[in-house]
Amino acid sequence: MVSYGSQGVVMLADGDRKRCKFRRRVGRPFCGDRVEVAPADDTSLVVERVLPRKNSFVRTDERQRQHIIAANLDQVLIVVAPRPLPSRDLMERYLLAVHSLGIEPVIVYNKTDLEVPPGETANGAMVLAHMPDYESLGYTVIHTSCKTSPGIAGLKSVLKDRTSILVGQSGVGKSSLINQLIPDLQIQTGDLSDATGKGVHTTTSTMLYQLPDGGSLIDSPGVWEYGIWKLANDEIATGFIEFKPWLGQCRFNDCLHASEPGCAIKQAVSEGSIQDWRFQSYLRLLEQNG
Ligand SMILES: Nc1nc2c(ncn2[C@@H]2O[C@H](COP(=O)(O)OP(=O)(O)OP(=O)(O)O)[C@@H](O)[C@H]2O)c(=O)[nH]1
Ligand SMILES: [Mg+2]
Ligand SMILES: [Zn+2]
Repeated sequence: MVSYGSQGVVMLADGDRKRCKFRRRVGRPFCGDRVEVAPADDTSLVVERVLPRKNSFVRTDERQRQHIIAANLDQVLIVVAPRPLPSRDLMERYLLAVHSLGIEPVIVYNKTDLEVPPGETANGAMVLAHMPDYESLGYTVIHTSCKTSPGIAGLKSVLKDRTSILVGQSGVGKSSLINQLIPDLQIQTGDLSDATGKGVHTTTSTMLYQLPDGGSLIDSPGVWEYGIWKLANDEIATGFIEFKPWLGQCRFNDCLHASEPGCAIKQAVSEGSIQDWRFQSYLRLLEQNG
């Protein structure tokens, strides 16, 4: 199911894609939704029912309204690249959002063919030329390039037989990766603008593609920011994969690892088992959660 406002495209059991309309009474389906359809007229169908969702990946806007990006996901692939410069803040919000759905984040580091001058930064510490080593923290990181080696071979096994979505900043190469994975497809991709180094926002709707080796992959429009919904404060620590061994070890059950005495997380930070920049990110997200 792919939707554009009041209508969309449904993929039928035989793989055929058909236009379909939505009914207000039924509610709007989103990409990845499973739906029941009936004929509306000679050329189009109408959605009669949206089946219950296993999960949905959402973002919130400035007014704290939630918007579903896609539904029924097995994993979220967060794509970063040396260009546009990665944002640590964006990455951490994404990681927290994915963890809180109880599904796996996979980090895809694309455009590994590009040379990056060492020590380059922009907009202060939050934007980094070199991604922190998320692999050593315990995350799955896959290195790809759509131009030369190592290519996209590493992606194929994680995508097989699963429903995945590519998310990330505009211009990191999400649509290009899908073009590499599905040879007959030619999704339009956009050059980075010279002025900002950001992508010219090319992908405007969220779209699901069938992969030739099995599984489906959703392309989504790039973002500059990602707003996370309000979480319970004790959920924030679950967004940090390497905190796990220490959770539940603090003196107080309801420890938020901020100023409480006997905190196992802070102990781990002082011993160097948890990196300080990750702990600072945690405190920032906790504070932003209000
Ligand atoms: N050097 C290099 N360039 C790449 C690579 N992958 C993509 N690009 C280029 O990066 C630009 C943006 O690629 P897109 O695939 O449109 O990026 P996107 O993430 O889909 O962007 P939005 O749709 O705006 O979110 C294009 O000019 C691509 O040719 C890569 O691995 N290496
Ligand atoms: Mg795109
Ligand atoms: Zn604690």
